[in-house]
Amino acid sequence: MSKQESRGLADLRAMERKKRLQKILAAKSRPTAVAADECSALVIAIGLGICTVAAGEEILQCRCDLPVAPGDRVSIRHGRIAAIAPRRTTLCRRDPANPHRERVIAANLDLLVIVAAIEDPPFRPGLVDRYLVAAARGGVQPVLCVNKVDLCADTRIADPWREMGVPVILCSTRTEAGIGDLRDLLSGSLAVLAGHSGVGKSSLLNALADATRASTGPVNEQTGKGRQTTTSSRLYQLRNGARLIDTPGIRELGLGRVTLAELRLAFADFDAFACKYRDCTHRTEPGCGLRAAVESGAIGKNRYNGWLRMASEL
Ligand SMILES: Nc1nc2c(ncn2[C@@H]2O[C@H](COP(=O)(O)OP(=O)(O)O)[C@@H](O)[C@H]2O)c(=O)[nH]1
Ligand SMILES: [Mg+2]
Ligand SMILES: [Zn+2]
Repeated sequence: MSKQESRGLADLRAMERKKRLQKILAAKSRPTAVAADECSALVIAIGLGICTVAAGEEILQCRCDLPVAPGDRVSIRHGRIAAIAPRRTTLCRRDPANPHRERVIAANLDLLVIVAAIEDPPFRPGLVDRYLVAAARGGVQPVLCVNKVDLCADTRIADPWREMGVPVILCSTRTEAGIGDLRDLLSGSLAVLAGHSGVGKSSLLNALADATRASTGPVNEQTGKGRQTTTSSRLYQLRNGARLIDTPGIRELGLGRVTLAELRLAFADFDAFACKYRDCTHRTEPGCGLRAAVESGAIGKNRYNGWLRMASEL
């Protein structure tokens, strides 16, 4: 065999090896398609290469190399997550380390509880709006939970969202105000507590768990007490049938590109004002009913500025 021929053969073999490898990698990254009823385990928490699942009354640690999230229904084979059931709904964010990648924070949610503090840390309307876009995208019903109302009696800041039909709960884990309403709202649902760090998500979870501690169960025990910083998301099962996912606080909710339709869902209180153009971005278009509403005071300046901030990402 000439030198040239043998090099050609080596190239061919290398190419075949590469193809084989690509095939294996493709098969690995593609979760097996399965029927939802095969996936009987519920993902509770995720660690590095392992995840905690509830299978009936048992809590198991499984090896896992699929992109699962708390709330996922999964099937287990030989101690490993074999498949993820199709997700009903999701809460997603852009990976801060890689803006091209989307991360699922939680799956199969009935409710997204956007937790904000009336004070300490300061109320951030922009973050609420971003969560509303994420809720619309993932098909999840949002709820706005304004905590620490013991610190400030004026709760008008929540008005725009109440007016647009988002359920608003004013609460305090100190005075227990609103905790009963929140518990009733969550009953029987899978919900996630999301919001800036320090707003009281874990305190709310504890307050809700206390109220349901009358009967005990394996998952309930993991709620724990004390104030520590939440470092990873975890699902807790409450006695009233609610399942709550506590998440670590985030500073920014990366959404990638936002569409006008998504933005309009997050600012549904603007729908009451007619503009000349149906796809008006309320920035510079003539005949903009929204800008007229801002001028007349029917829409608050802050609310409009919130729109402008997000519209800059269109
Ligand atoms: N004044 C007041 N402080 C609260 C309330 N809820 C929680 N906190 C305090 O806020 C801080 C952060 O609470 P934490 O539950 O860890 O917040 P998370 O980071 O959102 O989980 C803690 O010092 C809590 O004691 C409340 O309703 N009122
Ligand atoms: Mg926490
Ligand atoms: Zn307009």
